[in-house]
Amino acid sequence: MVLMLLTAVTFAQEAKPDKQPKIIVATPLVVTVGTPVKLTLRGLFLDEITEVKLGETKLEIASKGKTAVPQNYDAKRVGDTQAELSISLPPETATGMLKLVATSPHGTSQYDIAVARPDELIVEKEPNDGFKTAQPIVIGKTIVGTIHDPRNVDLFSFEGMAGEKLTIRVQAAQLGSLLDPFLTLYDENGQIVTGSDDVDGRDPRLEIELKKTARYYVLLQDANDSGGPHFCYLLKIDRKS
Ligand SMILES: [Ca+2]
Ligand SMILES: [Ca+2]
Repeated sequence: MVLMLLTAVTFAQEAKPDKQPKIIVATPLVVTVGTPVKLTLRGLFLDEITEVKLGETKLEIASKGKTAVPQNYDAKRVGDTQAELSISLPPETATGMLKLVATSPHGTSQYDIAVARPDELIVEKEPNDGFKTAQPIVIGKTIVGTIHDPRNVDLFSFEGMAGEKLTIRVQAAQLGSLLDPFLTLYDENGQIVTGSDDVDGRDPRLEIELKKTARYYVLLQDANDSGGPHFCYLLKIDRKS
C-alpha cells in the first residue's frame, strides 16, 4: 500500500509554467453552427494539451504535435505546435464570440473565436488567382479564406453602385493569423482604384465612395509574399450608413 502511494507520487506530472500552452491562432477563424468543423489550433506547447473546451462544449482532440515554422518567422511569435479538433455545434447555438480554452498539465490558454451561421459566410474557393477566375462575393457577408501558399493571391469581385460608400476590412493579424494582409481595389478595367496595408495593426481597411456603377475587384495578398495553412483571414465589405 505504501509502495503504491510512493509510485503514484513519483509519476505525478509537475506543472512547469515555462511550458504553459498558448493558442496563437485557430483556423478557420470562424466556427459554423449546424455542421461538423475541423478546427486547427496553432501555438506553443499545444502538443501537450489534454482538454479543449469551446464555451461549455468539450471538443474532441483528433491529433496534436509539432508543426513547421515558415522561413524567417520566429517560432515564439508564430508557434511551432498544433492541435486538430473536431467540432459539431447544434444549429440553435447562439452566434457571436465564444471562449476556446486549452488545458495541459502546465496551464491553460484562452482564445476568442467567432461562431456564425453558414448563411452569414462565404468560404473562399480556389482557383481565384486572376481577374477571369475572381470569386464573386456579396456585400455584407464575411469571406473566410486562407493564403495557402507563398506568393498566392485571392481575388474577389462584387457589384458596386455609383455613390455607394463602402468599408472593406480584413481581420487576420489582429486574430493571431500569420498573414500580413495587403488589399488592393481594382475597377472593371483592371486599373487600381486604391489600396491599404496596415490600418488596424497589420490589417488593412479601406473607406471608399464608388465613382461608378460597375464590377469591382478586391485583391488580397500577403505583404511579404508568404503563405501557408495558418495564413487565414476574414474579409468583409459593408455599406456605410
Ligand atoms: Ca488564391
Ligand atoms: Ca498589412
